[in-house]
Amino acid sequence: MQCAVLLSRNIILFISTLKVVAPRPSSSRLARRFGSGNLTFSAKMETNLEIESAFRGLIDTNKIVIFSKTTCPFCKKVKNIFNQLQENYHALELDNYPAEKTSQMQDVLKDMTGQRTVPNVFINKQHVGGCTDTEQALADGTLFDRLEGTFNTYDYDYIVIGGGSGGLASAKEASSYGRKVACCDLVLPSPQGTSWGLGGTCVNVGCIPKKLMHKAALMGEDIEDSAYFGWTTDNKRHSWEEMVTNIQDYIKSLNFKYRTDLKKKEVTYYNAYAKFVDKHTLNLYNKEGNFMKTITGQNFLLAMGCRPVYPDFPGARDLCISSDDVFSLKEPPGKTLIIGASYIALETAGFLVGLGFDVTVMVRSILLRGFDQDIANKIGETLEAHGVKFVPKHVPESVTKNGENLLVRAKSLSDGSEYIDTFKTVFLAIGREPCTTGIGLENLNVKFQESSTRIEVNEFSQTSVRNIFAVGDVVEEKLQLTPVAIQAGKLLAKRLYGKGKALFDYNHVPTTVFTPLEYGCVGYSEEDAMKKFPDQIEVYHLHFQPLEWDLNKRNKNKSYGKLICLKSEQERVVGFHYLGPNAGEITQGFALALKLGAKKDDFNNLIGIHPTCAEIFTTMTITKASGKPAEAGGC
Ligand code: NA7
Repeated sequence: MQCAVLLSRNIILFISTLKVVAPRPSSSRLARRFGSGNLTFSAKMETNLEIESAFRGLIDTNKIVIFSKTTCPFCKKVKNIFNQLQENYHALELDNYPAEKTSQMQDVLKDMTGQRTVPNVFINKQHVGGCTDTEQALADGTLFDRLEGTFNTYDYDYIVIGGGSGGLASAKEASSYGRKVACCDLVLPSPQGTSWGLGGTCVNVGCIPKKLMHKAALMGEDIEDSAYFGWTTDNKRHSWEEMVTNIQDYIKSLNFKYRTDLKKKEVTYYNAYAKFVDKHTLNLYNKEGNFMKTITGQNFLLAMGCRPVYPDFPGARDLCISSDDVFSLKEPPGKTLIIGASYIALETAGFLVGLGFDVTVMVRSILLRGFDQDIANKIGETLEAHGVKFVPKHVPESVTKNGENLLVRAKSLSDGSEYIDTFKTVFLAIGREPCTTGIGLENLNVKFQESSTRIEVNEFSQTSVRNIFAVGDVVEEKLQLTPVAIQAGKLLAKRLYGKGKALFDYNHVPTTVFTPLEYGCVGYSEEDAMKKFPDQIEVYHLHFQPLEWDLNKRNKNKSYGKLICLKSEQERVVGFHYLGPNAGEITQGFALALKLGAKKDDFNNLIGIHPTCAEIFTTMTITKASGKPAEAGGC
């Protein structure tokens, strides 16, 4: 019978459960070493010294020696590990000898290794330990180094490159298992010279400032709406400078917290740029590019994240800004052109227009590629209703200085005509690229995903180099999300050092786009579900008006919910889409329902909380196929 055993060595070993890979110690050999043919000790072999010398002989002449007992389940476990690795071992079964000799041999082992119990494992003349130690060495990879005879002690057990969400989470987790951990992080300034502290994209130039600016924009709406609720608010004015100062102060407090967290968790922090010298050695450089020091490590985690892509049209790098810069702009951006139409572009358009700026979005093809297109178009309509102007099917050709402003020339992809306008700010959001070049990976044979600079990893987050792992945006193409990186980083550290076995579950990762009308989703988009399950999809949907927007008719009837159900599985819900207020909070809860395999009936049987937006998912009866208008009734 064949069975496949997947080991963290990045190979699948097919082993036969019937085949005995390991040689049994030959009794004549034992007799030679330990006494007569009936395995009793001769008087000559009775001193501890003689036994130790015989043991040393075994250890010196066999790559793997297991001092074992035939009845010990942990010894069996250890042998099984080597069987699966197809490594021959020499097992000395201590209980094949009279009890007092067994005990004496264990005393000798205790003197030699500090460990009296079996299994007692030696590889390449070095003591490994018992079953737990051998399993741990298998998990953290040192077993392979021992087998290859390259085992060494390094400055650190685990070195994380990149102090973003994934890297920090993994470093702290590894350290919590008593491992010696270091984290290297150095932010290279953007072309506009913006730089930041520890914490990575999410904290400094991503989720955190984005959500706060989104909130600032929503507050503007609330102030407008407040009149309908009896408030008088005179002099509605917004100070960009005040908002940026407060947000940046908050971010600095987070940077400080991350540094003190690392200290508390005893992770050594190097504010340094790391470059591999070999697969166990890094050279560290300071921000001026000067060599600082060399450090060595057993395992490495690549968690360097991504940075914005700069196209090569004239003016792109020197005159345009990106998400690296917008959250710390000292001056208000003024009239802004946003190039790109994915979520960074639309979220930025959303909060800038909400803060009162004149915003134009230049779109090459479609909005929110990869997201449900029905919803993407609804987001476009709502942004337009908020005042965002769209320039569809255009690509930029140049940005030049025009006095205090920037002159943008672009080309229509429909008829080739030229578009010209002036802006105070041009914001690029045309994608992000992994920071995987310039750190010496090319010399180590770390494999990249096909025609990309993203790192290829297996399901254990392991790269093509056994002791080098990668998580987060350097790996993910579609799921560049902080919680994904955190979870992957933590699970990896748990597998390496904490006896964890769990792998990252890519199913049902929820996300939210914080355009003024927020969009939360989990599972399949309608078009992907149709492709994956042809003729098996039923779509339930509903437009609705949140109560809090009813008095002033804000975003009139633009809120929307959609459940994508699989007919062949009793309408299991495989896609959840929500467009409306508090999308993140609502989607988070329903994501659990999808993860647990909820069916449409489960949603129907759930009692709604009234009056809320989320309750629409408990009362959806209109299918898209019916063609009936999907409007919510009253209570
Ligand atoms: P995305 O999601 O990679 O989207 C890039 C957007 O920019 C998309 O709308 C593209 O249009 C557009 N694009 C790409 N190249 C160009 C050029 N040369 N000119 C004009 N427009 C262009 O990037 P984001 O910046 O939003 O980053 C979000 C990332 O974070 C993303 O990778 C997520 O996974 C996480 P297209 O649809 O390709 O025609």
